This record gives sequence, C-alpha cells and structure tokens, in this order.
Amino acid sequence: MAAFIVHSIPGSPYGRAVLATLEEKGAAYRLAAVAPGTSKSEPHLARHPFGRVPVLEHDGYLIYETQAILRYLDRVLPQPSLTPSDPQAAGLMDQLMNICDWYLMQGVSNVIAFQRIIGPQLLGLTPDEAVIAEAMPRAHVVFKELSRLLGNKSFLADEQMTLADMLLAPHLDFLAQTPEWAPLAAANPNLPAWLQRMNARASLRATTWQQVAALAGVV
Ligand SMILES: N[C@@H](CCC(=O)N[C@@H](CS)C(=O)NCC(=O)O)C(=O)O
Repeated sequence: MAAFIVHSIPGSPYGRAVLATLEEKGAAYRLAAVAPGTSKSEPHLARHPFGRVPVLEHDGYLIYETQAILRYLDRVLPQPSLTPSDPQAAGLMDQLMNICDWYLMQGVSNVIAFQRIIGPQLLGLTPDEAVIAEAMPRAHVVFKELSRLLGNKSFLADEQMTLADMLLAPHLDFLAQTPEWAPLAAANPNLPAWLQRMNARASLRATTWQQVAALAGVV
C-alpha cells in the first residue's frame, strides 16, 4: 500500500508540486482525486478547513499548505535532499517559495491562469482581457525578480535542485500555457530555459495535468 496519499485536483500546480516531489524522492504514493466542485464541502473540509488542495496523508497524519507539505516530505524522505545545507541558499529557497505564494499566485497566476485556463476550460467563462492586462505589470515585476534570483545558476536557489524549483516549476508551467507567457519569457530568457530543464525531468513529466487526470481516472 502506498505510504503517501495526496488529495488533489488534476491540473492544480500546488498539487503537482507535491506529486513531483514524491516522484523525485522515489516514494510510493496514491492520488485521491478531489472531485470538481467538492473542495468546499465534506469530507474534504474535514481534511482542509479552508477547502483547498493539496492535502497530504501519511500514516494517519494529515498536513495541508504546500510549503509545509514539501518541507515535511524533505524531512521524512531525506534522500535526495531538496534543501540546501548552505544557510544563504536555504534562505533564498524560502524567499523564492514565499514569492511564489504571495506575489506570483496572488494577483498574477490566480488572475491570468484563471482567466485563460480554469475559467474557460472548467467553468465555461470567457477571459476578461481588461483584468488580464491589469495583471501584466505585476507579472513583469515577479518574472524580473525570479530571473534576477535565478541568474546563471542551474536551479533557482542553488546549483542543486531545491524545493523552490519543485514549487515554482508547476506554477510557471501553468502560465506557459497562456499567451501572456511569450512576453514574460522574452523579457527574462533564463526562466524559460530553466523551465525547459525542469520539464525534462521524469518527475515533471509524470505529473502533467494529463498524467494526473489519468491517475485520477478522469480521462
Ligand atoms: N496556500 C495553499 C494554496 C492552495 C491552492 O490555492 N490550491 C488551489 C488549487 S492550485 C485550490 O485548492 N483551488 C480550489 C478552490 O479554491 O476551491 C497551499 O499552498 O497549498
């Protein structure tokens, strides 16, 4: 039996970060798909009182909030380590993870990815171009800073891959499916190059929306 159960929704970039981290660790896991429209009702609310995904279950222990889950996984599955031993690289990793949650997700991804992908594909909505255009200056600020922090390194926080790469790659890959990606990538060419390296990894290839939907039995 799989030691880890991930409650998530196919397509969720946060869910993908958890699944891809389990893949990097070579851990056995099971996806428990949260059916569309049920995240704000029981039984999911008993797992996550804020009605979000992902939630990780491990030997009866439940934990939500992706950063907390990723750090938990790195503690219980220490090899390969995804946290730098150097305090400054570890600080950069933490900083990048917070940039993801505070500045990329809020006001950029939750606008552009929602308007371009979630709304049209899952809710039958038409993208609101004015709302997307309004988010673009914020998107440029975030991309410029991620690009500056990446610099010439192989990975975002270090020469080795860290939890920051695991969290940010699914989010940027989601945005890469939108037309807004082209100008953001053109202005910050080290970011698409990094994303290409990340997407080539078995962990990311195993956890695309399509792969996770197949695991969930919804395609
Ligand atoms: N702070 C949360 C954010 C999780 C989140 O926003 N998840 C989205 C999917 S990527 C979600 O649950 N959306 C469904 C909903 O809001 O009902 C975390 O880090 O886990």
